Amino acid sequence: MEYKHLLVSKENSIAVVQLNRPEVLNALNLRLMDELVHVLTALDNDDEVRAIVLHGNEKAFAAGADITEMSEAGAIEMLIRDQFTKWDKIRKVKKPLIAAVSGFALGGGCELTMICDIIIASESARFGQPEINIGVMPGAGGTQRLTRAVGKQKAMEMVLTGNHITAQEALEYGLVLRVVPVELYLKEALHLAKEIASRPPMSVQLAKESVLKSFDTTIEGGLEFERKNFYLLFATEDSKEGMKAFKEKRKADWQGK
Ligand code: CO8
Repeated sequence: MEYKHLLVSKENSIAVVQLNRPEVLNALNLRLMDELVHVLTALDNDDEVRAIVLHGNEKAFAAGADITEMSEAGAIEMLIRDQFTKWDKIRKVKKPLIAAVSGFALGGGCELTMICDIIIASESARFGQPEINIGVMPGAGGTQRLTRAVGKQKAMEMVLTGNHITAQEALEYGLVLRVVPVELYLKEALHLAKEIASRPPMSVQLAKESVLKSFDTTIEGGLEFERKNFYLLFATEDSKEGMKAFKEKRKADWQGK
């Protein structure tokens, strides 16, 4: 697939995907989302890739769904477009997804950051669910993931007023992992991606899956799920290698199987 709205690069085991519609603050039109799902699926299936960084530019990660495109659609057309089935594919990416966010992450843009596993923000990042101001409401997980991330009170304020929060507030509320100066946000995300990529891939995959499970299950179900994944990792060559390397006081050589 030719990417019109994305820039994609790979270096060693890290893939970097840049949203690239700067003239409209990376508004997420249907084409961009199709491309994003396509590239993330491909990278997820690429054995060389061990972590993926998603970013926009300094001014905007993404200012939400493309309002111009959306404004022409009716309810049935929205239903037929079924765009959130595509979003679900991003949620199912097995490799670690890190969002590096600067500037606006609003509406669908904020929702996209929250589908990622970890968010690194620049000091200029602004998060918000402003859909209320255009007569709709969040539709790609904003009411659910935001509430889980920041709690009911802050989520209610953000969703019902549409007001943005600063990077510092996002940090205080636990929406983002870290806030760094603008010139460092991508570097910081790449550094973290590199660190995760140096860990045994099967462990990373099953650990990610287990953490995500905690959002949609009971503690009992989650513990059971975690336990099975823990046992499963004993079937990997990397678990043997990891423990052997520990005993031999050397660095492990991960095979990813
Ligand atoms: N859609 C389309 N175009 C946009 C969008 C957008 N979401 N955001 C900005 N643009 C365009 C502007 O129209 C403008 O274009 P032009 O130069 O041709 O007039 C250009 O980007 C620059 O924007 P501004 O001049 O407005 O820049 P400012 O710095 O003055 O303001 C803001 C920046 C505050 C971000 C402002 O642009 C804004 O409020 N944007 C809209 C934010 C918003 O409401 N987002 C939510 C959209 S709804 C949504 O996301 C639903 C999610 C669920 C479904 C997801 C499916 C993909």
